Amino acid sequence: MSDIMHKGVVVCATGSWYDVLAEDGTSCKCRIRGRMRLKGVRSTNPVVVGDEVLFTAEGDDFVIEELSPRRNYIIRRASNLSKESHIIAANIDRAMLVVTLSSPRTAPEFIDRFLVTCEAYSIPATILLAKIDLASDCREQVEAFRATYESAGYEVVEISAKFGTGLERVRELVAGRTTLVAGNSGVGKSTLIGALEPTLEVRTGEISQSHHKGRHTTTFSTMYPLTGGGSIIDTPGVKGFGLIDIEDAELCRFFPDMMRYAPECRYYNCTHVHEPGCAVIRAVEVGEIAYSRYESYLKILDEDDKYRK
Ligand SMILES: Nc1nc2c(ncn2[C@@H]2O[C@H](COP(=O)(O)OP(=O)(O)O)[C@@H](O)[C@H]2O)c(=O)[nH]1
Ligand SMILES: [Mg+2]
Ligand SMILES: [Zn+2]
Repeated sequence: MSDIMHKGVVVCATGSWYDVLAEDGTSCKCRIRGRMRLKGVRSTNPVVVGDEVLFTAEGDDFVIEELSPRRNYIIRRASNLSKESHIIAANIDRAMLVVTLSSPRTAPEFIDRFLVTCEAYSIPATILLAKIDLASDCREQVEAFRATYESAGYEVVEISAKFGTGLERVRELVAGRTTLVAGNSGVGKSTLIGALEPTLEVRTGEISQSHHKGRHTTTFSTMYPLTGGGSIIDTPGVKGFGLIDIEDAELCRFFPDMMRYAPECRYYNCTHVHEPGCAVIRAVEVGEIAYSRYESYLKILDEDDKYRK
């Protein structure tokens, strides 16, 4: 028995044990053997949600023996200037970024860093503008937000998990695929997943009335199977996303709105910061590229320099 290799997908990874959904639909609690290290990735967690693994039975336990190469992965921003990164999830077909304009407000730089990561791996990204039931007095702000991201090429879906607004479109997007749901803490990620799949027990930030123990929050990424096929990954709220190594001159390739103008820059290796004849800067000046997007671009350039020094 111990020699038989089973195939499965990691649906929850705590660091000490791993829930693996086997091909036959059974769920197995696995350990990893010693120190599993991935070539070329210095991460604090060797096995993550979404990983495809081979595992064996060992007595009453299961042990992960092999990890398939990852198609892609999303990393959390390092908390210090070290190169160690923490991978949130791997092998994603689509990403949905949950954003709120208030309570809490999602920072544009946070959104744009996430979108750059998705572009770098060609992961289709959709923005869910959440808690729209609270935004009836700020239509102008909502429209400005939509304009910025739709003109950059992203679909923006206004949703309210509380009232069911926009959930039909979200269901279409997640059907039959592996979808990562990301966003700041408190934007409503877990509530959304609970609204899509009412049979799931998804932990949300609602303060428990009966226990008054404070907030139940998601601490680990968890993959949930969807009734109609596909799966959805709930993630703990993160402060920011890390970027894979991107050269300064390459960064703008991951800003589709800037990329439309970059070929018209005077210099082929223009970084769109100070160069004369820069078509991107001109487009920002006349309002064809949202200033907030350009500002994020400059911040990412600036910050990644710090990591390199
Ligand atoms: N008004 C309103 N509140 C919501 C909505 N979705 C979530 N919330 C509230 O926002 C808080 C955080 O939700 P939660 O799903 O835990 O956020 P997460 O940290 O992103 O998983 C909870 O108090 C939810 O009840 C919504 O559509 N409308
Ligand atoms: Mg949550
Ligand atoms: Zn330029």
